[in-house]
Amino acid sequence: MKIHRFIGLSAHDALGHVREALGPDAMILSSRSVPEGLEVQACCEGDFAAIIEQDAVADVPSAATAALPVLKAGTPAGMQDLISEIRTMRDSFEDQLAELAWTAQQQRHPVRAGMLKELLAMGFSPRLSRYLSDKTPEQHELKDGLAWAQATLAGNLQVLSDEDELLAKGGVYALVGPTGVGKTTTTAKLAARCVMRHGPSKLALITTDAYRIGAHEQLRIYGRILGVMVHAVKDEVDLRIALDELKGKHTVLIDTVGMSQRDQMVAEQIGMLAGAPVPVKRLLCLNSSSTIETLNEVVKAYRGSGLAGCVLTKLDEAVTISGALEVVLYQKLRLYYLGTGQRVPEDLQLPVATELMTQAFQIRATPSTSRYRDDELAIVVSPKHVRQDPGVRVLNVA
Ligand SMILES: Nc1nc2c(ncn2[C@@H]2O[C@H](COP(=O)(O)OP(=O)(O)OP(=O)(O)O)[C@@H](O)[C@H]2O)c(=O)[nH]1
Ligand SMILES: [Mg+2]
Repeated sequence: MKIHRFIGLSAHDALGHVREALGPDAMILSSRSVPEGLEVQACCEGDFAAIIEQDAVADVPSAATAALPVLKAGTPAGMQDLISEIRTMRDSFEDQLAELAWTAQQQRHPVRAGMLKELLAMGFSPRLSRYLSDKTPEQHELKDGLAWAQATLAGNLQVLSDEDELLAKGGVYALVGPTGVGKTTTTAKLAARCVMRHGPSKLALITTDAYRIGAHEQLRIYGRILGVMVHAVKDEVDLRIALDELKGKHTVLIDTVGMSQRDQMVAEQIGMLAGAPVPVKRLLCLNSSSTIETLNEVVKAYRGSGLAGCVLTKLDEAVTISGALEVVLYQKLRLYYLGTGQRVPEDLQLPVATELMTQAFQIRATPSTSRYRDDELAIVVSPKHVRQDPGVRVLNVA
């Protein structure tokens, strides 16, 4: 009989690991917070049945106690063991209380419980799912409750509804973000739109990707097709000179070098763009398929003194878009465009909040990742494991 230990950033994450390794019928034995996130101990259903049988036949320690350390009271090590034992017991009590509270809530508000399951299955985080289900107006049935949640989220999503704000007004825009998210492709798609509106002479392209071998070639090719000059800059001084020279252009698009959100160079890049002689509006490209945790980290790293907005790329590849939309909402980012494929310039669309939320509410995540049993849901949404983030409260709930 084997007890497996899993660690996840959140309960949602940890239970995902359990399911991946042990399947949907895995038995959760315990859960507790650890510095890395949440630790869950679990075993296969068959193993769990074996434990019960063993316990019934012989007076052997149960699965839970077998995992506990042997106490050696009176020694410093024994004291440590004792403290850690008490902590484990406290965590276990908290879980049981959360489960009881959850069961009581399910009985009192079956609609809210149903909403929670549906929202989690769509790929929204336990934090947002719990917040929305708790706020659902009492009188609603499940269908109305979900429609209310959809409308609430759509109402909170800030989108660029009139493209003229960018195309007619012009200005300097920089596409920033992690490697491979689609910055160059989006720059080319936007460039084509500008050229279609004002002709090639009103536009200039700059790439800061001057040191990767052949990197600026990609943008140069698009520039050649559109008849637009591409300037390669390698540092802040270069950028200043280029922007000074291009003062007369209606629009300047800067394609930046991709770097991981964990790279310290991100701060340098933000500084370089902020130090330009004219205001540079930064648009953050976010890959719609990335996890909520990753996207939040990306926004945090790239925010600097403020982003003009974001572009959700690779929507065509995403199984669900709820996670990406949730991050846009939480982070109060303005959504400028959607990248919906590789084709330049066709696969760039203006976002419509209600349509996006309809799409998010239609798609259910794969059953193995976000379909929870009632006993698992108690852990997933336990206040102890759902990090209390003031972010949820930025939503306006009618
Ligand atoms: N399916 C899909 N692919 C896309 C989309 N946008 C970009 N791509 C593809 O993603 C790959 C990377 O795109 P790039 O535009 O080079 O990404 P980047 O952010 O400039 O990459 P780096 O400069 O290396 O950081 C290319 O193969 C693109 O064709 C999109 O919306 N959907
Ligand atoms: Mg690029």
